[in-house]
Amino acid sequence: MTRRPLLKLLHKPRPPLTLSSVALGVLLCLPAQAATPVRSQPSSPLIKVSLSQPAPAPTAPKSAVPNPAPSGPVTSSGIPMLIPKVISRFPHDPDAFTEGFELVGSTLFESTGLVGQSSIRRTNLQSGEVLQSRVPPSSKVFSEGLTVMGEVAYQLTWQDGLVYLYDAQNLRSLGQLRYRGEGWGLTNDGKSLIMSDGSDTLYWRDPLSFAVTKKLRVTAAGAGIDKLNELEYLDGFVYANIWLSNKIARIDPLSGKVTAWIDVSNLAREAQAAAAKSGRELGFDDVPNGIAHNAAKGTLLLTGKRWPLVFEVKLP
Ligand SMILES: [Ca+2]
Repeated sequence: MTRRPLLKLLHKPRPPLTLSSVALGVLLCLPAQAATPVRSQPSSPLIKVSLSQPAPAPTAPKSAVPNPAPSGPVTSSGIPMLIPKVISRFPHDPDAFTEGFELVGSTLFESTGLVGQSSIRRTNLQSGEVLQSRVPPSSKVFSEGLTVMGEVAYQLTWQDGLVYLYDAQNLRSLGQLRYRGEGWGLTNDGKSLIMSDGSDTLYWRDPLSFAVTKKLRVTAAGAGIDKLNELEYLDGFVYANIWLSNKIARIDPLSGKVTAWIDVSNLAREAQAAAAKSGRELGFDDVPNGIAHNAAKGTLLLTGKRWPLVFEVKLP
């Protein structure tokens, strides 16, 4: 089989992504490992320790508020600081080390990380009930960001260089594609996948080949913003959790500039209190990580790693 059918698919106006088109893309790309090399951010020793082994005695304060964001309507750099208003709270699996979070219709798709605990799951938003959960094809991988595009759910892995593809309806495996570098967050704008790798760069990728089609450095007041983690695309902006902080960046996908910060310190404190009330304590890496757009209501669903709650919020 030649690559001509794939090229044809890539160079004509693309119909909605279907299982058959993706299956073709996977089939054609697997032997070639077609994804373009990407810049890899040096791994943080902290994440290496905390994610690949049972948690050691923490070297950072055991707080879900490790790096409180400044409060107030505008930061010193002139970028607005938005405080979300909580309108609903829903239960969330306190064992879920959330790495990917997206709402499709009324179903929450979630990807959980850690080696041996990784999964892709469909859950009921209202009850928090896990409707279906599937472990990765390899038990050795660490799952990361997730997004659903058309009929296909994509799930990154942290340092395994694999993105898994699933039928979004039933989580049936559709195969895998390869990439170089780390995988952190994933979302899509309806045409391209958008990925973070822990650096200050976002990568647009082709949904059929996973090849990089665009790179964009994210900056605030001229300075690069790294540790971009879980992502969500909505209303023409990319929203990104910043790892080990209580800040979400709202990013202009044309300029890469942060146009607003969202301070979720209050949510982190409430999640920590709720966890403590149930006899659990959030660790230093149980940070905000999970942004899902509820388009029907014009709200955001926010959660964090091992948080017992999902917050539905409105932005001012
Ligand atoms: Ca998301």
